[in-house]
Amino acid sequence: MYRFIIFIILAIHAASSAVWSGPNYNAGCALDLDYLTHDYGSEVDGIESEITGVEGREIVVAVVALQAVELDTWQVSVTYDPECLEFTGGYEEYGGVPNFMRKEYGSVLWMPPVERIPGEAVIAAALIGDSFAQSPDGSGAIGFLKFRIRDLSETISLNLAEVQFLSASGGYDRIMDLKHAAIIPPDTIRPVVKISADETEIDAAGIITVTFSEPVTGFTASDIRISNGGLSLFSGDGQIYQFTLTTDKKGAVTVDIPDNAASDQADNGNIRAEQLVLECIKNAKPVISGEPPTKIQVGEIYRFTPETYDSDGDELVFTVENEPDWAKFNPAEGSLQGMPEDRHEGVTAGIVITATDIDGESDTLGPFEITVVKPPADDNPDDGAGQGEPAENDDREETPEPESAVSPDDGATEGAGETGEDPPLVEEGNGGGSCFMDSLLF
Ligand SMILES: [Ca+2]
Ligand SMILES: [Ca+2]
Ligand SMILES: [Ca+2]
Repeated sequence: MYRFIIFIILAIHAASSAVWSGPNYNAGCALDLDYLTHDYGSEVDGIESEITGVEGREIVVAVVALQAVELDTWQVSVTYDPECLEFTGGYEEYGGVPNFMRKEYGSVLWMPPVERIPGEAVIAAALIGDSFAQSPDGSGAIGFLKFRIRDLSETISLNLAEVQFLSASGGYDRIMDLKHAAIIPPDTIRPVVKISADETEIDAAGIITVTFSEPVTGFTASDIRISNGGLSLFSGDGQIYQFTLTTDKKGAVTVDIPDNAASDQADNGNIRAEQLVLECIKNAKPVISGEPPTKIQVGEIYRFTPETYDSDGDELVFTVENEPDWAKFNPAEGSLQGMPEDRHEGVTAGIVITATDIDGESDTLGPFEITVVKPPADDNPDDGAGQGEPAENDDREETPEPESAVSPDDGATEGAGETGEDPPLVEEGNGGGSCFMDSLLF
């Protein structure tokens, strides 16, 4: 008690300069905004100097002596904005956290904490008696202050001031190593996210970076929406993520991240990202296919259009090599059409049709050949007889009736030779052409 009175006198009259220095010149004092973690043995462990507050709620602040030596008597002022914090009380012990002053089982004289002036709470205590053995060394909570948060529109500072320690041996120190505290408003700002790529053009694959304005959790590959492509090798955490974007085909590729794909520490979901649009320049080769008829009869119409496919949807242009004189080639669709005359009889070989896309990639059909043959003998009995093309008489037995009707007597030699040229053509005078086409196509 004696020492305590002396200390208060010292604190009031000699606070501005140390009268004499004591063993606590290296000691410190801290405010801990979360007394639930109170492992103060190693100075900083367990001290939360900053915490997110909630308007209207109470907060308990532990006053912690750090590296004290023979601590006997102390006084601490805590200043704050009284518009924002309402002082509601002080405690020697709180929530089961023991008071450092009782560490050596000494009796403590506890000064009821007071708000001396609005915005400054004063707290002090002293050991009763002067036993060196009861004066604690080390770190621990020496008192607790409770406030109600009135206004948390901005960060509230809690500052230590006039921290003075008196040792059991009477050494006085004004403590300079002070760890102040701040109550910060809850985070109501939603994370903003940006999707970026090194280049606006992309071939088969490229690296995409996703950057949030603050660390987030819950962001996964499945949150990323991609059109005309996919993704692999997703990685990252906190604020920055990366993945490999793989493209499907030529054209626009878009990447989106929707609202609330990830959330910040305060559980605010992100605002959806501005869409990233890249141009895929990967070109797929066109494909040309089809089975052009290889035989046509004089006087019939030849018509062939290839089938084409370009997975990019490119418009194709066509060229032809070695087209027959009697056929016309359409460069827009790659088709060959025409009607051979007698003079065209024979073979046109080495016909190649090429389809080319806008990027110059091409595919070819062929080479193939078209043989122009004479019309059936029964239509021209006078000129067909002598020629005969026995090489193709492989179907003569199929059409015995028309043959016998025309020349029942000599069918075995000449007649058979005529008709054998191309039996399907002979079957019907009118529909022979289409029948012929069908037989070649199927
Ligand atoms: Ca703590
Ligand atoms: Ca936020
Ligand atoms: Ca293409």
